[in-house]
Amino acid sequence: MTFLYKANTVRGIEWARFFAERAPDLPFRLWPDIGDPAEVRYLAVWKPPDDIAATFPNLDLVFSVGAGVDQFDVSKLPAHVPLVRMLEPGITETMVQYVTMAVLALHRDLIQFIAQQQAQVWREIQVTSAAKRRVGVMGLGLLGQAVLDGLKSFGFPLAGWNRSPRSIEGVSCYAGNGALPEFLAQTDILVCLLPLTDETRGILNASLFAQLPPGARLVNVGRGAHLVEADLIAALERGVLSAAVLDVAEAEPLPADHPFWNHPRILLTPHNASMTTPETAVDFVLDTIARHRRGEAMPGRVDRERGY
Ligand code: NDP
Ligand code: OXD
Repeated sequence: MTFLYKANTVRGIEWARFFAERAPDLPFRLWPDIGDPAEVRYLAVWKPPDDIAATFPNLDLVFSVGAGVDQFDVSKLPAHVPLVRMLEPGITETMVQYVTMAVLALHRDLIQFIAQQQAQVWREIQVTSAAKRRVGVMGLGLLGQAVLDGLKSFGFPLAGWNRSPRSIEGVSCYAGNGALPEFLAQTDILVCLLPLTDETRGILNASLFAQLPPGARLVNVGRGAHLVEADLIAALERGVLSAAVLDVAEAEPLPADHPFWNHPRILLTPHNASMTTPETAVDFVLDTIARHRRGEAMPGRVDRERGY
């Protein structure tokens, strides 16, 4: 019986160290050193191998090493093998840091200051009070809620939009497609923290941008495919939006000739908003394996129908 890890190798070496300490009886293997595939019961993976079921016929559990699972084609996973996404505090902590940084950067015009510095321009930009900058988060799951909580101390009016209704102190909550226009109409900085599903693919498009107040700002930390990239470029050109911070892109790494690289109103990071922390990830994985063996419910288990 082995545990196989197939993701970033540098972090995999750390996983191996924590496994050796905390579960010395469960052999840990680092891809591509898979050993006997029939022995692999547990697989932690970012990009799943093509023919997962045939390659590993005796899987008990599959983990996504990230919070998102859109990279999995769940129809290729046997029905009896649960897929569990990563629920560990490092992802949440780093996402809260990143979105706070992005919202403050957009609020305080950092992208313009970077351009001014490059052009050796010394010019003040009028400061807007936080009370007048409304921040709205799409997706009120684990990360959306943590991000809103982290933003509370700055004084921004906060709102959130979600599929099912939520009630969060200090946050105006909107639910369902019918409430989306109302949510958008009062959002100056929009943060996307949705999972990527058939319903949310391309949701950040021209029609949505047109429902935001003119010159609104965008943070996309969900997935690249949430955004219609050509619509963002057009919205920035026309002043429908004034700036964007993007952590994700349709094609990653971003192709060399992509217009985002040199766009003066886009701040880009390489899908780095949050990162799984090996130590706490190993604790989560071992706890989940123990729950599975005891036949208990497993937090983070993906609902195959919903796709997240
Ligand atoms: P959760 O599953 O906890 O939350 C997802 C939320 O989105 C739920 O509240 C869900 O509502 C809501 N939602 C789903 N579909 C819709 C819809 N069609 N309309 C409105 N709301 C919807 O996920 P997390 O918060 O942990 O993560 C969110 C996403 O963030 C991940 O899927 C991943 O894509 C992205 N991510 C990006 C990272 C990065 O580094 N850039 C790192 C980590 C995550 P309900 O519960 O009512 O269904
Ligand atoms: C994740 C990610 O889903 O890093 O965790 O994107």
